[in-house]
Amino acid sequence: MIRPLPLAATALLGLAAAAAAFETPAPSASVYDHDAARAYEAEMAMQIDADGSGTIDAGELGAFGAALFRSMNESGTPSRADATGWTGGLHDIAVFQGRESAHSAAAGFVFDLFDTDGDGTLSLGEQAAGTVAAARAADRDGDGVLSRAEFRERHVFSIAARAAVPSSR
Ligand SMILES: [Ca+2]
Ligand SMILES: [Ca+2]
Repeated sequence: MIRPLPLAATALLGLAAAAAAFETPAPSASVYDHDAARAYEAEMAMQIDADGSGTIDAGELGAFGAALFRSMNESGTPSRADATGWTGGLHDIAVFQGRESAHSAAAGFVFDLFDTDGDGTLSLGEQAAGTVAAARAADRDGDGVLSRAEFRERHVFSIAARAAVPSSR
């Protein structure tokens, strides 16, 4: 089971960290390679773990997801076109590697997973439900939180990032 939302203060910290993660500059062109993608993935896990506890809870995931979807559309409820046209995350590295279509497809895959009613828009309710479902799917040991390793290896955000820019590991 994923814990219910933690204290509001924790959620706010998560939000700040999530915003920071999306403001993290993409690696410079000289390091636009697989290692840069891997580093970005690790950085993402570290940023989401806002309180540095080594685990990622539901509040941190929810805050990160909300920031991610807001980065697709300021309304916070992006359309599928907003997702497939998203220029955040590993977009610049994907473009550098000639993998822009893979980046677009990966974002579309995440969108479709969350858009459970298939109407082409991610409602806040779908985001909340999808956040819980994605966390449960990634929680290998079932302790209710994600270790950074569980997030990197099993969470759909990380899987999508790897699909967009395969890691060399
Ligand atoms: Ca929907
Ligand atoms: Ca776990």
